[in-house]
Amino acid sequence: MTPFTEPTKLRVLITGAAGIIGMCLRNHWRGRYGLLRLADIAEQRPADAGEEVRTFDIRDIDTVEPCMQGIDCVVHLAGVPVEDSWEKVLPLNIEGCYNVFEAARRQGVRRVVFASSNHAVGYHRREKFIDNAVQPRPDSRYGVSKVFGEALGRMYADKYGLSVACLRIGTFRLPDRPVESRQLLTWISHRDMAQLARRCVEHESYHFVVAYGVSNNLRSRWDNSSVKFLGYQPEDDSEAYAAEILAQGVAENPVAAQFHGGFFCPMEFVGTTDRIS
Ligand code: 15L
Repeated sequence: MTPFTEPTKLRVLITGAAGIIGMCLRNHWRGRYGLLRLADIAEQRPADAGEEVRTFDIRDIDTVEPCMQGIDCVVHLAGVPVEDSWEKVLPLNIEGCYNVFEAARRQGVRRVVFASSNHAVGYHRREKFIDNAVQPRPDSRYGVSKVFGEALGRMYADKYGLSVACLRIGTFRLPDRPVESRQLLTWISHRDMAQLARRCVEHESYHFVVAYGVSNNLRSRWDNSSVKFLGYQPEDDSEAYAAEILAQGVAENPVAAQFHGGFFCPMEFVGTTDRIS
């Protein structure tokens, strides 16, 4: 069995490889792994050496399972990346996520790195630093789907022995820089994203881990101290853009500004912020 610490022998699958994070990982990981299999429903550029390009639909497990054959680790990015209707979130982020974990289990894949989101804990108050042990507090249907994915990952780790990492990704952007005040807290640069995912793919051994996907931002409110063992050492800090962004004087929505999830929190909001402790 190939140790995860030997990347040149590892066979890695990225789902959602045509998305902006998928393309970032593809670019950063060129030539790194024994095989990089790239799966998406959307068209992708042709495979380079060491790559395979596959078309699949996460809503259909019969198209997902063949992508898992011979794979050591799946990086699961596919799904809707923002708040959306239940009609999209359910098949793509909930049933699709199940299809990925279940197909991985059936094919003997040993590790899944799941792209969760900060929106799984978006209604935690921003004045509090949060770590990976806080209660789920989703701020959207999208956030609920990420809580589901984390719970599913925990179950596949505990019941079926998969090694599972869930990354609560902050703000990943193209172009690669923060552009508004909340992003000074939440930004993750492309090279930091690639490093964090790589650390999760190549770590020798873990059972289940939740980490925040964030750069080394001076203003970050997310505490990754309990996952130092992963070896993630972010290189970028949004502070380099702070003066320019703050000089624009754009005030955040008053509901958004109170919570980690920012602009997702006021969407459809008819609650009472005082009651969200
Ligand atoms: C996310 O999870 C989304 O995928 C992305 O579109 C941003 O909204 C990001 O979170 C964020 O919180 O800024």
